[in-house]
Amino acid sequence: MSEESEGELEARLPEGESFEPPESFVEQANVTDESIYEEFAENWPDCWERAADMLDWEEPYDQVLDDGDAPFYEWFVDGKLNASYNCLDRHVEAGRGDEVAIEWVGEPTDETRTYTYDELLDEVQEFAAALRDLGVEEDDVVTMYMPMIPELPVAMLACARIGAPHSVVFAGFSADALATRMNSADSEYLVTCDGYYRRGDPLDHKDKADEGLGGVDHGVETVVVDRLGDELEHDLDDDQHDYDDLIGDHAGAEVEPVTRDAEDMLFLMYTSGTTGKPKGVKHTTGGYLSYVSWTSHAVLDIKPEDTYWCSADIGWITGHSYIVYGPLALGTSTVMYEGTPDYPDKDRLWEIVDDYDVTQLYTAPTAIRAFMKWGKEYPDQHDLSSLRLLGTVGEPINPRAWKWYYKHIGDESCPVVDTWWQTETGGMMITTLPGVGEMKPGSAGPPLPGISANVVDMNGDEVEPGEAGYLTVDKPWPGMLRTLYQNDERFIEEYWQEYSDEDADEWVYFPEDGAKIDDDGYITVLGRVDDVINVSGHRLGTMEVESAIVGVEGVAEAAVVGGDHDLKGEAVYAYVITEDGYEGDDDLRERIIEGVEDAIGPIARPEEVIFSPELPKTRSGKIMRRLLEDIANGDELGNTSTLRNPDIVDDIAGKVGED
Ligand code: 6R9
Repeated sequence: MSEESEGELEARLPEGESFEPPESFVEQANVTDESIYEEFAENWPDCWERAADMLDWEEPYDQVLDDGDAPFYEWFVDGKLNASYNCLDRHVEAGRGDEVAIEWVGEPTDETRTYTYDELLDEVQEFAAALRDLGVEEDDVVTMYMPMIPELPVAMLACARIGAPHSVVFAGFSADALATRMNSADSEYLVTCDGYYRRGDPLDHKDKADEGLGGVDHGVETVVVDRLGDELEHDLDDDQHDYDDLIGDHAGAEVEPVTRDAEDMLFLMYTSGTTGKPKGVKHTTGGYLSYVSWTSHAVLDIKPEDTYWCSADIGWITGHSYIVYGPLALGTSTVMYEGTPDYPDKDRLWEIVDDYDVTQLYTAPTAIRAFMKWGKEYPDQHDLSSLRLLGTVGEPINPRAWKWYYKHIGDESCPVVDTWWQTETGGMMITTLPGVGEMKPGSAGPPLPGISANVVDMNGDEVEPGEAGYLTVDKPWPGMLRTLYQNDERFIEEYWQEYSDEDADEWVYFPEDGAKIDDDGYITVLGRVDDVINVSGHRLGTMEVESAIVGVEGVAEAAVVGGDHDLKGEAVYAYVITEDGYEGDDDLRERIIEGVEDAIGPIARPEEVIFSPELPKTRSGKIMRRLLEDIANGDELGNTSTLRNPDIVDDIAGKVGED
């Protein structure tokens, strides 16, 4: 746990206000009965049958929850199913094959593609057959390093079909990040592409993938999707295969979905933690798919006839759960957009909502803050009346941004669900049920039915309403991570050690977020309390950024913290000590920024690099990151009396904002 005091968490609290769910929404909502909270509490854990019932099982499970080896919980024990069958075949078998599964909107305004469930199933089978031909067997990890193109969900579902877990690496991550993840997962297969568009220009992606492959310590078979056609030509090596050729070779292939155990791994997703090494979060077939289906139904109010849009990237967990698996399991039409919200103009999202009659929009507070800044004239140019529900995820939303979204996008007739969850939780955990609970801007809401979340102090005792504390979850749930890939020990250390009583076999999950709770049980999540920075809703480990910086020639030591940022929520501030013989000049600053972009990706680019002769350290030699945060934010400095070198603080503070 970090040194942040509860008083400092307090400073992040928003003001109170509430809104009733709009009548027109309630009339048609999937879940409207308030008694669901009680029903789930009384029947826990059997209440989760309701989530499992949303799927088609090849063989029924014998037991809802096995907690015999906690915290290695097992859900829907001995049940058998296939995720690709549940997302595709069953809708086709129900006669819905000609309905739209994916509406893909390219960045170029004239480029769109529509996949019906029939078409998606065909291509998934063809690619599944191709993967098998390349040697992919059940339980082999297949890595995907792809932007927002339809071949990404095709590849994910093809893997699910043949029981090969996927590991999707965000396309904006660097070559190094790709290599680290492929090595960590012993992944011998990669699906990538030649490039994609960014603000009108073709962007090379394959060069970066090739560079990453250079760092992989074993042989890899690679599939390359030709996204850019003649715009970008690439040569393929012997172990690199063209996607279209493979699909052509396997035209009309039929591949039976492999029978998977409920607890078999569906995918791995790497995420940042306190140490420098990303964590491979393991999600399973039965529990995860049940959980994302249930939350898509209960919170996003998804119905088969909807055109639902989550504007996240599939390279993050939000895209996995709420662009691909949840929406497709429910048989709806899911929109996928390749580009950015401001290209060719700042009304692009609203144009898409208008053109496709989008019914739900799920986006991030960072995007909403940008829309606010651009002004309401952009949404005002379009008819947004098709919208029925709005959602946010990824970081706390400030009440002002919430209200702007509610008013200018939702016309005060759409509920806003502020959904708190994590890569590790698989799906949403804390949010209002849109047809049931009143909304309080700035507060995510109560824990969902069946979820037992609390706000506690450092000793694990519940805090009084209104007081800041730490968020904990003291009952398991089906969508939870099962472990960190090949690292059970770190799984326990990272999530369970802090608040569990191992001797009493009482297990408490600690998400490493600060929070407070009000008299109605509504939880306001205040942000991370570990060394993780949340930049535009994306998690970055300070240690990962620090190790990238100390890898740069001329850097002796570095400390990285998150400072407040109007649009991004938080931004990266890097404090750097130079090596003897090196100047803290523009050249070194450039090389540091480049070093971070090469090691992680542009999202980790430091907002400021501050050169300093020393870093503030405690007598035991620990860097006081909290002080560096105060400095970055221009806040009054906390207690410096425990420092070994208190004088250095004013010195550093004078340098912030210099460059
Ligand atoms: C889904 C996702 C998880 C971290 C989480 C928390 C922050 C997410 C939030 C929120 C306040 C919300 N977070 N949703 N904070 N209110 N509605 O974002 O997963 O990338 O793993 O990040 O994001 O700090 O711990 P992930």
